[in-house]
Amino acid sequence: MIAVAARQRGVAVMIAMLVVALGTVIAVDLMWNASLDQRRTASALAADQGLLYLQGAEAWAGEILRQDQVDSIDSDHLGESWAIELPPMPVDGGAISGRVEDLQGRFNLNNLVTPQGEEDQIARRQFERLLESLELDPTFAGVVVDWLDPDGDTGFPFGAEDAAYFSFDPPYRTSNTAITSSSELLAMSGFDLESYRVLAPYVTALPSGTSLNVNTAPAVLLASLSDDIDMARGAALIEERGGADFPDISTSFAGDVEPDVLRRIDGVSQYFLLTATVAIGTNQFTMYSVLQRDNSGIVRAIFRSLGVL
Ligand SMILES: [Ca+2]
Ligand SMILES: [Ca+2]
Repeated sequence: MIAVAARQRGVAVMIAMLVVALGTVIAVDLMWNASLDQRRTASALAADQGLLYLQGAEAWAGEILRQDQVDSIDSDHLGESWAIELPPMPVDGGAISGRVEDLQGRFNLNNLVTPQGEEDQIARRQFERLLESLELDPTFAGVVVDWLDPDGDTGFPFGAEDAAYFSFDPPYRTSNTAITSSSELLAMSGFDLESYRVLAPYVTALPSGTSLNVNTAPAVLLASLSDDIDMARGAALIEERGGADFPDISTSFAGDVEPDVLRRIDGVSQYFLLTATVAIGTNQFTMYSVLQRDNSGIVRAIFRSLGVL
């Protein structure tokens, strides 16, 4: 009898231990799920809050650009208020920072093809010079032209139409239309990430037909305008404009560039890039907005991207 009672007590203790262990497992699981839920909720709230701040930054940039139009309609240069970078400013729960860049101080890849769908030879030569200055392969210009132009005829000798992309894994086709982001270069034949990183700061994807703003363009873009402008002459031109603009663009450039090219440069801009970053707690969000300012000063976002441009 004594042995049976002891055995039963042993079983009861085992069951009690099992119940406690199960209870602990369930409790830990519940706590884990609850803390995950809490984290997810906090992240979702931070994302919502961050997006609102980023929208605020966009409205802020729009207002500065609108005011700039009122103050100086005939010139856009790097000494103006829109070009001043906004350092991280404290906001509720974090900080926000932002900067506005002139996209017309870059080479517009869509200019390589005219609105009629023909290769633009002046733009192509300009792009080739830019690639050369950056020590990239200038024959890549032909690949971009084929990517953009509406036809399927491979440019000779350096083009690439569908046939070049069918052999890729996975295979795809040329877009045969204007691009909306310069990152599309990465899909083009013979172009890699390393080359993209070198080229990206100097190119953009705007509607075809934009002029280059020589008041904001870096020396390498000025050098792309003519064989007569080397990097030294480009640097001298930047020195001439100083912290402001060229008082008379024709006077400064007429000796260096062809009349056809002179018609494509300007001192004002319509398209700008806002890069705004907000950090809320441990979450960080970056938004890129391409802003278009029309002749009446109205600014609207024509392209927005979160995280990557
Ligand atoms: Ca201005
Ligand atoms: Ca094509």
